[in-house]
Amino acid sequence: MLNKVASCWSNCKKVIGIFRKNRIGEAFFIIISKYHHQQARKTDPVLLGIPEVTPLVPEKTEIKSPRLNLLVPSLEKRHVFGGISTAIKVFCRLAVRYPEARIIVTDSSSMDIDDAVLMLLAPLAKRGLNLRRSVVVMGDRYGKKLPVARQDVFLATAWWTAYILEPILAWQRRVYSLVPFFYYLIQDYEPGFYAWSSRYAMAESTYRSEFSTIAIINSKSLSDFFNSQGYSFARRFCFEPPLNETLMEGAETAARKKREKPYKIVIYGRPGVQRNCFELCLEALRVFVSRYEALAGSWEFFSVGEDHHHVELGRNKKLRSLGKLSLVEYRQLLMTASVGVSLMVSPHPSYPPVEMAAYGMVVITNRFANKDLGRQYENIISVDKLTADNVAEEIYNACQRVESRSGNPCAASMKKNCCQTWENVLAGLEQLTM
Ligand code: TRH
Repeated sequence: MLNKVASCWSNCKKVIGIFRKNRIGEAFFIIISKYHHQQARKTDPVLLGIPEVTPLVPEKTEIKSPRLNLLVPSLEKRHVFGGISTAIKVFCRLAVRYPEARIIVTDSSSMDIDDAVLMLLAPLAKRGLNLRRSVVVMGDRYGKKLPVARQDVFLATAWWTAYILEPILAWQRRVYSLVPFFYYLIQDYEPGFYAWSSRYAMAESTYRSEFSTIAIINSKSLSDFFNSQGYSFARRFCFEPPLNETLMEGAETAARKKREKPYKIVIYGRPGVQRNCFELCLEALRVFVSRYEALAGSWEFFSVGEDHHHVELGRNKKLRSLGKLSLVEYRQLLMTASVGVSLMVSPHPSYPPVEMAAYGMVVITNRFANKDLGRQYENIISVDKLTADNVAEEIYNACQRVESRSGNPCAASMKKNCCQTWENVLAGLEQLTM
């Protein structure tokens, strides 16, 4: 029966349009839509495929001077977190030695560029009219070609940007008779974003390119992890990421500012980003609230990073979702919060635990392989065995620390590399070439 309905799908659309105006019609519509979608997934080559590796088709072009090309999935506000903003910084720094610079947006088809990105691109603008800049949006690339010259050098970021670059480099080698190399900004061990699968294998292959790779690795712990896994690159540059400029501005004040009751717990809550363990955070908060009801009574719970429904934690406590905040709003929140929970199943430390620690909060994160932020920051607790129970216990300990200091923050937080400037951290990058 359902099969028949699905096959008549397009003819039924008008009828369904009438049905949708009442609740029964709406329910019917949803059921049929879901079924239709499931069927389509089984057979549709597009849905079965891996759209982010759709090839970029190069075409010959002549430009007179060398051009640096950044390959980045998106520049849209909702996508710009730590990873993309770091990519822009690295790009601007590397671009110092190139008279031309181009950004190739590989996934998004929108030209809606985040204001923060435009600010990050300011160093390129300052260099004036001599530097020619352009942005090409290739998200919807059907029928489009990417002009590629002999003088084009590429900086890949997310794994699939490196993956789609490889055939372009092979084309450049053939058409221009040269030996290409590429820069690869590695900000995580990206196969780990997936189960053992096609994407896992394809992501992993990009660390073993047939072309010389200049790896620019975000953080020492990630670089050490790559070593431990036996990867080697033609050249390697590793940097320890400091706070971004907006957060740096408030850090010193925040690390001295007494917090008022009700004290706040902030979780880095991104249900859509599995490595941030949203479910585990919720479990831990529920355990904490039920086990330490009296203490939890004087605390408030906030989730930031991605919009989701508010979540009941039990005992009349609620986790309020604030969504993705602007950096200024995020800074305001951290200034008034005392405890942070920011988990990341990956060898990269991620930015939020360090940001929260720099703001004088007691932070709970996790260890992973060689990563252990607890060894570097007195106010970061790095849970070894990541269970809801262990995280709940550490939340309890953290809350007690805050209460025993009557809301005063941790003084020991403003040390280490997070206080460097990006300028210093990336110094020398422009000398890096083959
Ligand atoms: O881009 P990210 O999601 O993370 C990526 C990858 O996770 C990768 O594994 C990591 O190695 C790499 O970046 C550096 O960003 P991340 O590390 O989670 O940092 C989030 C940044 O976003 C942080 O600097 C603060 C900012 N932020 C906001 O602007 N608004 C918000 O509401 C929140 C919570 C954070």
